[in-house]
Amino acid sequence: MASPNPDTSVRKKAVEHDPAVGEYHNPAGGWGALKAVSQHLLHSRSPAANARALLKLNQPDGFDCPGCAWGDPEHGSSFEFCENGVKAVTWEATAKRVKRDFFARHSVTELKTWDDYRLEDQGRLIEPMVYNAETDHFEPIGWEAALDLVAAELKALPTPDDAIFYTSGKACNESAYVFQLLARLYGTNNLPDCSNMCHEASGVALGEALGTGKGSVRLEDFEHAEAIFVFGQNPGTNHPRMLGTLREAAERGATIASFNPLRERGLEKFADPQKPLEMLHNGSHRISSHYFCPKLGGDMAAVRGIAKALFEREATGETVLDHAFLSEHTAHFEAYKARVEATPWAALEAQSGLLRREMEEAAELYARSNATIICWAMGITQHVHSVATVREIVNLLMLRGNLGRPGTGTSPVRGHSNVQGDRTMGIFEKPSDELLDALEARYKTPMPREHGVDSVAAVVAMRDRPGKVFVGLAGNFTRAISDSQVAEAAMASCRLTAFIGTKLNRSHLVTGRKALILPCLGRSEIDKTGGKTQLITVEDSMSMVHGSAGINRPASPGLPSEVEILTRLGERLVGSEAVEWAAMRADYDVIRDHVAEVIPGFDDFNARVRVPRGFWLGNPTAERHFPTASGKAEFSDAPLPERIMHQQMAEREGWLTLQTLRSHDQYNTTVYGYNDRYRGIENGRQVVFLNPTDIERLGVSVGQWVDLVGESEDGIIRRVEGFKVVAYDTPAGCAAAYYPETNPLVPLSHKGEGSHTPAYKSIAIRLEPNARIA
Ligand SMILES: Nc1nc2c(c(=O)[nH]1)N[C@H]1C(S)=C(S)[C@@H](COP(=O)(O)OP(=O)(O)OC[C@H]3O[C@@H](n4cnc5c(=O)[nH]c(N)nc54)[C@H](O)[C@@H]3O)O[C@H]1N2
Ligand SMILES: Nc1nc2c(c(=O)[nH]1)N[C@H]1C(S)=C(S)[C@@H](COP(=O)(O)OP(=O)(O)OC[C@H]3O[C@@H](n4cnc5c(=O)[nH]c(N)nc54)[C@H](O)[C@@H]3O)O[C@H]1N2
Ligand SMILES: [Mo]
Repeated sequence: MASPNPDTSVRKKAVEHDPAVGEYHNPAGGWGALKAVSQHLLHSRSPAANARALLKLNQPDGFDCPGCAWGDPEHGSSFEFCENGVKAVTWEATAKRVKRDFFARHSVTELKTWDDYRLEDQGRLIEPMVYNAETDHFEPIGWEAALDLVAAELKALPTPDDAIFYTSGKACNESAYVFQLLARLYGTNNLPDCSNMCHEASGVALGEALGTGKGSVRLEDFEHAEAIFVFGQNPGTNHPRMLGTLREAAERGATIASFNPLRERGLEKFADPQKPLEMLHNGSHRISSHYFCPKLGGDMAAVRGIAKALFEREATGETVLDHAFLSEHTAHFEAYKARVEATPWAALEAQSGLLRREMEEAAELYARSNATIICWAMGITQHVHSVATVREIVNLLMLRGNLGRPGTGTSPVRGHSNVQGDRTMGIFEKPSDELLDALEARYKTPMPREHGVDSVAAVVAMRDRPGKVFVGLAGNFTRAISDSQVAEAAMASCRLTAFIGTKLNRSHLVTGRKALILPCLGRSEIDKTGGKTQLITVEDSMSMVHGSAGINRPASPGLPSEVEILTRLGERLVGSEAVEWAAMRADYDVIRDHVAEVIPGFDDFNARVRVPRGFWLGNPTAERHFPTASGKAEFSDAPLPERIMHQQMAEREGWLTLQTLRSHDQYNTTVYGYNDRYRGIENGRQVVFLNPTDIERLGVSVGQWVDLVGESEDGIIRRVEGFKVVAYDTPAGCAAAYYPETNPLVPLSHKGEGSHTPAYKSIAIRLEPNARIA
């Protein structure tokens, strides 16, 4: 199978974006961050307006940063943003526009040869466009005609289950609520979302163990923690405001233990650009007091090793477990203990890639702390055994009663700024009966009961049954999902593809028989839908719900909001008998009144969200209330997976395990630039990071251009071309490269057990010299 690289000419790309490899010795943040901020302000071509906007970021009277989902402090500083928040805002608030003549000049076939950066860098989408298959160009279409077309195509489907309604976590609560409502009134639960590719394993595992899928910590818990363990997360790039929190904890002497195969700069040292004295003196503060480097996917074994060390200490008469908590609040402890004791150290060492001594050291840090928080992100959730790994993390927390006390708890650090809120609003392909009952009661209309497709299943469904309708609310589905080539062919087999988005991306170009691009307002902009200045709301990783109101002028006059587009579609698709779509559109308070009636925890929503910083939804775990089958917090006693990917690859001559991750200059599939400052990469993204012994073993050399080749059970050879070999401090056998360029390597079937999240962090690959560039 040929490579689906967007650029037809691998050679041209290699010349233009030949990555320069250096080393980065400075702390994360610092002057480098300030320099990047000014560069991105200038690149937006609207620096003054953007500087003003930044002062309103994450402020009570401003808008929520469209970057990450890290919480805002209750007593906020005068600014509450970071370098990458600046990139997110300036990227949206650019002065550049994609006008109709752009589409007249460039055919879709041509645009498909452009890379992700160049597509989005054209600026904001401002006019609805429809695909003309005869000319292979997008052409202008009126809003009325565009929405009529979506409704007509949906109504023409043999069954509502032939429609797919995808959501990315950029969507605010109000659009998410309206979107799920219209999909369900129309008749389907096919509501896959980016969470399926992200923290799904956290939700599944926490739900099973503790009866609630959300993290239990609040921001103030970090002020009380004696130890913070951070697994599989790169906050220096992806949650930079978290570094401020970690730094404060480090300054007051808390233990910060990182578990990451890569030595991420942000987890080591941080200079806070918001501390002028530190900046003047080129000072910085260390973040991690301890740094453990497991092999890819080795965390379940590492955590079990820590537990094993604790049990061994108990056996010698020391008391390191919280027996009162265990007996009062937990179930199945004995089975877990037996499982851990029966797992030999040799197996734990082989699978984790850590030494027994290191796991014992981590156990000592854990035993010494009277209040521990465990944070985790994609390094934990994007493996085949992610659900089991998150359960193991919860097991470990329970051993010392680290749930439901100040300074303790679970902290799955979410990605998209409102991905958690979208789920709360009902964006879920497997809705609970409670949600469906509440919707039925409110709208007096039967709701579909059959569960829908998740993100991977959506691709399978489109592939196996052409002729579907795909509606995307934000996001870049075919670029974000695994098996890009299969996903694109599946998407192209739809009868209609329609994307509501702010910037042009590759999914928009993967056109079905008919295709629409529907532009909308972004979060930084004033929303005057219905003539009234509207407020939207979001929920962060710590279950804080708060308001957000943009301050910039819309990218073009009359550009509709997501709510406007969706309510107008609702009118056409299901009529206004059950729902007053027009009233919702005229005043988003009406939507929030509906939410208050249907979704638990939102009573008095309109009043409570207008309090500065909003309100906390609460979390049962934080109150030691565990709504599980047993009514207690449940231990799991899963065996370790027999051999995880890095173990399997070690037995195959010439093979490696690849993780795919984010550079410092990207937001998911949105590429802001070609640098990855903290990892020393400049001017290019086509790199593969390898351990020096692997470089030697595999007979390649530093700086050589190679192809990454995957082969899986389906017999298909998957290949991405032209990656430059970089020697890096990563465990032997464990390679790394950027997403989304590497997504063609992940077979659709390679996904998490119980989560169905593509296993983006453990992909089997081998290298082949690239013949075309040299
Ligand atoms: N600027 C910026 N901010 C973002 C995003 C962005 O793209 N750019 N994306 C947003 C989204 S949607 C998300 S989900 C988050 C993502 O935030 P992260 O989870 O930090 O994102 P990744 O870049 O995927 O980094 C994964 C980290 O886990 C490590 N890792 C990989 N495999 C393993 C493993 O097996 N074990 C351990 N212990 N570590 C491992 C990697 O070395 C890397 O440091 O960030 C959000 N915020
Ligand atoms: N290989 C690999 N693949 C991965 C991952 C990985 O680590 N490795 N991570 C996965 C994860 S964690 C996630 S969350 C997914 C992300 O998957 P998605 O959420 O689908 O992708 P994004 O790149 O965030 O979407 C970017 C697009 O959203 C649109 N957009 C931006 N802001 C707005 C807005 O305010 N409104 C609207 N309507 N549209 C907007 C723009 O058109 C932009 O082009 O990718 C997943 N894919
Ligand atoms: Mo994510």
